[in-house]
Amino acid sequence: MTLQRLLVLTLFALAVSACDGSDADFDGDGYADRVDCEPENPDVHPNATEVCDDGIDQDCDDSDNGPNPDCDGDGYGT
Ligand SMILES: [Ca+2]
Ligand SMILES: [Ca+2]
Ligand SMILES: [Ca+2]
Ligand SMILES: [Ca+2]
Repeated sequence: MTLQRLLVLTLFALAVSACDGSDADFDGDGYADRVDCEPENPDVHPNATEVCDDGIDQDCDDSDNGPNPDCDGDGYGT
């Protein structure tokens, strides 16, 4: 009984550690799926260049404007 339980716990620990620390990169953009806000799109990752006002958050910061809100470069932020 105790051995059986130990075996189950060991298998469980192995399964958990196999999932933990996984740095699989599905789209091959150099950013692991766990930090990549678009794991299936190689054009989108945390260090991508933001393209303003295209409706896509390229750099995973939840904003479509990038660090500079002045998308048209006229010197005025929006
Ligand atoms: Ca990726
Ligand atoms: Ca990606
Ligand atoms: Ca964008
Ligand atoms: Ca962004």
